[in-house]
Amino acid sequence: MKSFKIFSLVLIYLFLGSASILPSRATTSLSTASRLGVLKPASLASSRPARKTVSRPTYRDGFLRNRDSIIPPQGSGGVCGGSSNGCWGNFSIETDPETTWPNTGRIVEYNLTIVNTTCAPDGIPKPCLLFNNQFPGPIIEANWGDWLKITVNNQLQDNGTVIHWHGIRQKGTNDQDGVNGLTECRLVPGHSRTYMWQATSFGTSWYHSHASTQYGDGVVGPMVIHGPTSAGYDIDLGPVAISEIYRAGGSAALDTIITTQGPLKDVPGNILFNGMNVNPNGGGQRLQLSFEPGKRHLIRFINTGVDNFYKVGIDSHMMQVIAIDFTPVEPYTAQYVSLGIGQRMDVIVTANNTVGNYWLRAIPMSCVENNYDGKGIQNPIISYNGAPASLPTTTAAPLEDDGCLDEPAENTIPFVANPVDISNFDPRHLPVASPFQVTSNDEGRVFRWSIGNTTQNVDLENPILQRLFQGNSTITPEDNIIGVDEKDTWAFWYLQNNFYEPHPIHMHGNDLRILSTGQGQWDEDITKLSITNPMRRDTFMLPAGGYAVLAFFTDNPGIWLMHCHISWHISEGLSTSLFVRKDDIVPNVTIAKNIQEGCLAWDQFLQTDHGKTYPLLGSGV
Ligand SMILES: [Cu+2]
Repeated sequence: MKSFKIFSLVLIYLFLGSASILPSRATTSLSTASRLGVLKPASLASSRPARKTVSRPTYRDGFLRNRDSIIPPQGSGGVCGGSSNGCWGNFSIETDPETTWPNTGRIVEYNLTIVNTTCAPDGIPKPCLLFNNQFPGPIIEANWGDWLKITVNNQLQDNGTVIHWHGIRQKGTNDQDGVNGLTECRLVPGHSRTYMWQATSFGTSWYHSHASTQYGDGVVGPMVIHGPTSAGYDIDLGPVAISEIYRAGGSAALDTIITTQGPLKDVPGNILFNGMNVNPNGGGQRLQLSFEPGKRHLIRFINTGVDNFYKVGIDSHMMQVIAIDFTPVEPYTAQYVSLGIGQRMDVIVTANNTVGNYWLRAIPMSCVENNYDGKGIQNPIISYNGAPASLPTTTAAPLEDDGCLDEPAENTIPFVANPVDISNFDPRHLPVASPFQVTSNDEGRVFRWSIGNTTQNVDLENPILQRLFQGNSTITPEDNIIGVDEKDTWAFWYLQNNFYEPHPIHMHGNDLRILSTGQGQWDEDITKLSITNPMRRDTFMLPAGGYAVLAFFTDNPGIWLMHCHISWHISEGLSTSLFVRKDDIVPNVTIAKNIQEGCLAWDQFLQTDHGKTYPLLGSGV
């Protein structure tokens, strides 16, 4: 049977590879050849008609013939931020990046090689899987409107991989989203793949393996897309990626324990900041950031972890929040900011205190198991230039444990207002169940989660995009698909969490609007929905035993994963796939040739002794 399958895949590939029968493409999308080769120089700003519910300026006249015109001069954050549009040509913080972005004509290239190695992030060695032997991986950095061309070389000894670019909308490039089982097959050991996509949003994010729990062993890196900001700053200190370290056996082994024995087996060995920290027994190194007295410092916090939720703050300093995920917000001040897995917080901190040293803290909230409370000295140091080389003696500001909630809605106001039209409000109910035990053929008795009453278990050999492009309409219950067919309209649903733990829910390809969220059951009172300018972001906290009413605009055809970002939960099935405008995908999205080649290679890999040695456990994503 297997050899027959390979044979038919080869035929299908040859069939699809014939140019004459390739699906026609809209003129606005890049052809596969140009995506993987040379891009045309600067062209018209991308634009879509204004939504009927909101009048907005159009930016059709936003020519950027000279690509350099939006590259900010070195250290010019303060000039580019605030109300100044100087660095961004006809684009600014007033521009809505969901509809309008520059086409710089610039391609920024990166080469990432994933290796098995040993690392000692806090002085204690452990097995790691790393990008370019760095932890975290290199910063991927580009300007708003640039194209990224990133080649991934899989030098892992035993494991396939797939790399996802968190928060990137992938408009017209759904096949570059990096989700095995949905958009592509895993990349076989020894093989390479080039991803190419445009940075239509700007701000801070990260990239990571989406192959099971692999990123928990180090396959993560920060990403900065430079763009305008809602307040000025002087010095960009770059990303601070916060993650946990699990020592015994790595993430896959821990996942197996949790899957078979249940939750609450996941107490981390330490918390890391940009892949480093001291450990309680001595050894390791602290992250240190320098403050220039009197200057405004931009810090980009990212939770790149697998399980924990933090309140992040700096002793004796207030922070000005300017962006949440990829959404610029009206600046507001806070002592601590909430940071669930996958979430980002861009903050500006003015060095206006006494020259000295201060602790930067990430304090885990009670929704997670943690021996580390963040209140001691196992933390990074903020050191003013001119301060003595000594440990801070500062203490943590008081903090209330809110059980892992997002920032208060009244604080988080998107800078560009984006009303939601609820005239067709008919939300789909998606219950998120408590974990339950089932007996599986290959794993025995295991814990599973469900969303929309179904546990997702992706088909690694037949990703949904490939099926679509092959004209294969087979969808199984385990694909856990939600179809959304109507074009350029609002889609609504509400999640009801029936468990006592919150979930950080991440949506691919779209920013979710949070129309309402809270404890208990949603009261179904639509007059209380936030619709004039609701918070929008790609990752939000679904409260423990609570609900969230959500919307997104159907302007991005594709197969988009929505999932809990706690590694064990998604591995145990807490995910669903939104099939947005299925019939518009083939005309509007190219499928890169290398993805089809990738599925052939993956299928062949599974036939080898090597491939058979590592059976898939869990959902695959
Ligand atoms: Cu979860």
